[in-house]
Amino acid sequence: MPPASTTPAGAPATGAGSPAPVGGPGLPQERRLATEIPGPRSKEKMARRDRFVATGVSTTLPVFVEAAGGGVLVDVDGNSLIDLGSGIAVVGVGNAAPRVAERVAAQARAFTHTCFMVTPYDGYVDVCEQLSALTPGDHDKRSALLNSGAEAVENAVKVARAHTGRSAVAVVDHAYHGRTNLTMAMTAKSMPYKHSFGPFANEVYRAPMSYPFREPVPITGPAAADRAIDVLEKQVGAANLACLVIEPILGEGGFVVPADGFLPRLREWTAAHGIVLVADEIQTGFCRTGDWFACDHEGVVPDLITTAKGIAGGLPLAAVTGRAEIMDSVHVGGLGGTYGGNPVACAAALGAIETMREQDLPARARAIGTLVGERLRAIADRHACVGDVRGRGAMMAVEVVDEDGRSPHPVRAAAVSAYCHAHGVVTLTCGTYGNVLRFLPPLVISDALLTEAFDVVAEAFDATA
Ligand code: PLZ
Repeated sequence: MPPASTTPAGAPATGAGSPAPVGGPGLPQERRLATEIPGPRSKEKMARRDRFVATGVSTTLPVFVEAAGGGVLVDVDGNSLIDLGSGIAVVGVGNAAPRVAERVAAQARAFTHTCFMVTPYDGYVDVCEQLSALTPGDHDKRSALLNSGAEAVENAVKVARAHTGRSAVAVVDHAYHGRTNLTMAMTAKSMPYKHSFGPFANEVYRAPMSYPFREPVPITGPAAADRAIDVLEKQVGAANLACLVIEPILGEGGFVVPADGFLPRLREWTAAHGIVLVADEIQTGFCRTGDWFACDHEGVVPDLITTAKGIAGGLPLAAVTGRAEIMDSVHVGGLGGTYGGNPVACAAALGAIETMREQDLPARARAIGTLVGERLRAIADRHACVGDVRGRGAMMAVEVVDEDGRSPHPVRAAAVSAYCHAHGVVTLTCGTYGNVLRFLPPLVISDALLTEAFDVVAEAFDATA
């Protein structure tokens, strides 16, 4: 008779006996290829994944990670990959960042959950206090904590509707706001985010974005804003709009940086009509673009701001922060959720924010932007398929195009990305046309690793020419 076991048949013999892997900045900061990518152990694990994980959940790079830190991810085959993705702009402070890991461990030993709506605790209030101090504007603010970016966006809309008594929500072309029903409606791109999942929430209206590279004729930021305003005034009516929700730099939509003056003009117009301006800084926030928030760049002060991703060094946490009189127009009990502002996630956020301050990560993001921008422009000089180099700080991208200098070329972008993966550099793509290569390194990555990573990116363009 086989020995009694709680391990189901076929489960791999990991765990017991083998020492727990240690990540964080102490990991050797190197690119090291021990096997082909993905290696044999990752391939085995992918086969197991396919037996148990839903097909709808995709994988960009099928290597199973064992430890990560600084600028590297180490996989189960002993490969060390340079991370230019940060888990989609999350681990700006680095993976397993010491202050995050220490605070998480201490909090997990103290208590893991009470539900803030049942019995409160300091960590939640501390995070809200930090959000008041760090987000744009020095007015009186309040925050509500949630679990995911999409949930933060949903709550911002709830607050804006409660405050204004209006129902319409304005968003822009190429926007990405999440995968829940309301945020799918707000997201522009059908495949893969919305396809086959309708019907979607109503009262969501889309205005044209400022997308300098794709304007048929050059247009200034304020003029592009007036174009958007005209659509909203004629097709919805300012008096019906509860809010305008916009990413100050588009994330999933292609790292589109609107022309100067676009956001300030929208700020003016929304203020004049009592429309709540919601900045979705879920991807751009927390030092990524070289300021604490991307709105800071042009001094735009939104009424509400949604944050997530970078806020907590990898733990799930999100927030809506905004003017006290707007936030507090919601009735008691109207906002919440079982896990929103979980104490372990709040501890992680406090550790992450401490790291950002101590290491001046906004300045580091600006330095990364200078280095990466130079490397990308050098590639663009040699390869006509790079139609545009854009971004800000540690949120940079290239748009890959055809010989005509304009038509999107997603196949080439995918080939460049695949080359990088095979050579130990984690890269991501994005964009409505799938033709944008985006670079989101952890802000704590060294210049040496960044330089090596962009040597590989440059080779990838040569090799796929
Ligand atoms: N708003 C601006 O970037 C998340 C999505 C990845 P959640 N972006 C990554 C994917 O394919 O699901 C995002 C964002 C902006 C909202 C969200 C949604 O944040 O935490 O994924 O819900």
